[in-house]
Amino acid sequence: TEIRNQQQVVREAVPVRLAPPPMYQVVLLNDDYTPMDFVVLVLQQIFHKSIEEAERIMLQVHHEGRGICGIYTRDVAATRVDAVLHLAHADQHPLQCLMEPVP
Ligand code: TYC
Repeated sequence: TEIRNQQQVVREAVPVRLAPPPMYQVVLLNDDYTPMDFVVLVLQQIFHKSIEEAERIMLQVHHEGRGICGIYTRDVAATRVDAVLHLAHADQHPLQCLMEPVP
């Protein structure tokens, strides 16, 4: 980085490392209508979960009202939220999904 200081050119070291990007958790919300099998499919197809992990997360959402599908950079989180909402809408399920900054 070049800085002009009273006719002198001063070169400043640029830090080699960048701060880690802010991370976002994608959260699935419970509802009374979306079939359990559909939620498990979403978790496998969009979040690349095994069948066992997908069932665990789905049941956690079913019993506790919400559950974390994964933690991603902002763009990846937003793309996955969109994918869930598109799939749910296409099958006419009220499934809701959102992203929030990791505390
Ligand atoms: N509660 C739904 C049912 O009983 C299942 C469900 C689980 C819905 C998770 C949404 O994010 C969800 N069919």
